[in-house]
Amino acid sequence: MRYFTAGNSHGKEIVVIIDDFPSGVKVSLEFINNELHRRSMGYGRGERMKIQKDDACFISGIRGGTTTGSPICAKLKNPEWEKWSTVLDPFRKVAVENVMMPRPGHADLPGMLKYGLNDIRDVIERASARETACRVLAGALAKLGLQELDIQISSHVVQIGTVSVESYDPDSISNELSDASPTRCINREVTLMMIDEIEKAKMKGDSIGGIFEVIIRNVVAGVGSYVQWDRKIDAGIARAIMSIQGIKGVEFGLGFGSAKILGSDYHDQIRWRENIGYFRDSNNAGGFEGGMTNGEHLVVKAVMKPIPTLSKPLESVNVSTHLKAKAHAERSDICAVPAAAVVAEAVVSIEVFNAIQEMFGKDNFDILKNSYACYRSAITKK
Ligand code: EPS
Repeated sequence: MRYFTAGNSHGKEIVVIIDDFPSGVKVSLEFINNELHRRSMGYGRGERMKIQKDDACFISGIRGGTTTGSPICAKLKNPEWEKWSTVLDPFRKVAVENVMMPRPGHADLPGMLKYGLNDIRDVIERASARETACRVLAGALAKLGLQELDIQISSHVVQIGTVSVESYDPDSISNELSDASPTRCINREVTLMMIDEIEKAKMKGDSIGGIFEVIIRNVVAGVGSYVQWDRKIDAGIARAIMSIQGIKGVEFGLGFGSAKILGSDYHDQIRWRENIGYFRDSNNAGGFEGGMTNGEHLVVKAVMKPIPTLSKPLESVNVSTHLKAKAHAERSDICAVPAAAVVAEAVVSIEVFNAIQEMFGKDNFDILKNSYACYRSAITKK
């Protein structure tokens, strides 16, 4: 599957087109809308999320609750469009005050230079993380396919600012547990400390980042490939996560911690048991070996930087006068790490589903499902 998104943060609607999605996947609108609502939550989001209710409107590609194999097109409305309809009118030129002070850390400055824009508003509108709602919509479809293959996806927040969860059992992580916390952290006490951390940043007119983890369970070994660089599934996942607004680093399994231990402690020793096949006692590799899944849980962590829009703005330069000025400030989130974890679930699901389609068939989900089951049974006996 592949997808494109279009639309402005404050535009009338945002749109996603999903292509190469197989026929025969049962689609629950309730599930998709629930995924969209999960993304809107999380402690530290701004006023926008109190009014923004994302309910998907499908235009094509689904009939009677099942995908047809044709491109799927869907859109999401902006309830505040009226407020912006004059400023963002596609044809009518209206006199508005241009945004002139780029925010350090935002796409503002390189964006306006690259596209030769006079108003930073044009960068803000498209660089905005509003677009990630479209990705969650596309990811929800991938998740529905993965669910039919008995593959489960979950995420949780492990750090906000300096507050982190010290230890946890990866097998205990579920969305049921993390969604119940306002910061999507599975530990109640740490959740309260995270909330405090976000509040402290807010009081200072500041923003705050953090780290989240995505876990995908029950993917067969061998998805992805070692034979060509662009078929390596961990590389695709890293790229997809890095494309989420604000992400500054990705790691798999033990990740950067791998530098500290010797090979004999790092590598996950191989075992075999009747009816189960190959498995490992540890998962330092995070479920990836040689650009392929190895049958263990896929464990992906990522760090999100603090949001660049600050109510107590940093120094910048007025792009019209080149004089020193305070950076542009407008309504924004203080912390969007819990939401970013939900977006990451979506983009990882898309990468995994895409690699499974490549291996087992792109067009017809019944055929894909049968081939997947045959392969799974074959490798269990090998
Ligand atoms: C965003 C700024 C805020 C966020 C927005 C991303 O929006 P606004 O400027 O309307 O207050 O709430 O995120 C979303 C709208 C969303 O759906 O996630 C930004 O500048 O990136």
